[in-house]
Amino acid sequence: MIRFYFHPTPNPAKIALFLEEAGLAYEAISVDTSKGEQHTPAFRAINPNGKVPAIVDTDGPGSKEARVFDSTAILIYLAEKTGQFLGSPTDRPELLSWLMFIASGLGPFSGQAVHFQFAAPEGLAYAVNRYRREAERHYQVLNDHLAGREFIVGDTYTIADISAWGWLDRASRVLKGEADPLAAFPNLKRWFEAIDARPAVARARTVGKEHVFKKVNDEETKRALFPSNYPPAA
Ligand SMILES: N[C@@H](CCC(=O)N[C@@H](CS)C(=O)NCC(=O)O)C(=O)O
Repeated sequence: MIRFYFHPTPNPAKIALFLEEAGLAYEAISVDTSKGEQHTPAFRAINPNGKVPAIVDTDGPGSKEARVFDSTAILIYLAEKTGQFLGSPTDRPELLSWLMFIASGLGPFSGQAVHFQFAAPEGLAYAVNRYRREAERHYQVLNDHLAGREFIVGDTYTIADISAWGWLDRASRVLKGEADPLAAFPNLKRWFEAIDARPAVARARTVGKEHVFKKVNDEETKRALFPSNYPPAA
């Protein structure tokens, strides 16, 4: 059994998609990051970085319980555990390269673009421009790579596609105000629409829907999500 700690945001969405694709038994456990539940000692014991997603595999290596945190680590761990969505061994250099491109580039720049357009105070035009342009540059790299290709790595659907889907699904927030945010990236748009049409995506979107997460962006939310914006507590 996998315990899957989540919030309805892009990085946990990747894991929801993997779990649904692989048909693994799992229990979804909500972590309301707007209420600060990611900072509790119990959750920090699972992810010392205080972010979702994280998993606990009750049947980890050596039949012992194992924690895994950070979406890319979880995708690699679960793909190796199940032998699914890893692609062919000859494509492993490509798989690792694209996974890290998504983990260290596409994801963080998209996240900062969203932050500076939706969460930051007014007057940060430099940051908005910087992060939108960097997100677009990563879109362009993927768009060029996907010319004539169905999947990001090799000829099959892999965890690289699952990982990239999580953030591309938020393109309308990353490129705020664009009616068709992927229109300038036709290969990426075609790829996204094909992945997004998979039945497992529809199931992944329903994970945890019964849970009501906090939506109000008040002082508690800001301190929970961006604690390093505040001086350390005395
Ligand atoms: N590198 C991490 C990033 C995780 C991350 O930023 N998670 C966000 C949700 S998408 C989160 O937990 N935000 C709440 C917080 O930062 O306190 C990963 O890929 O899992």
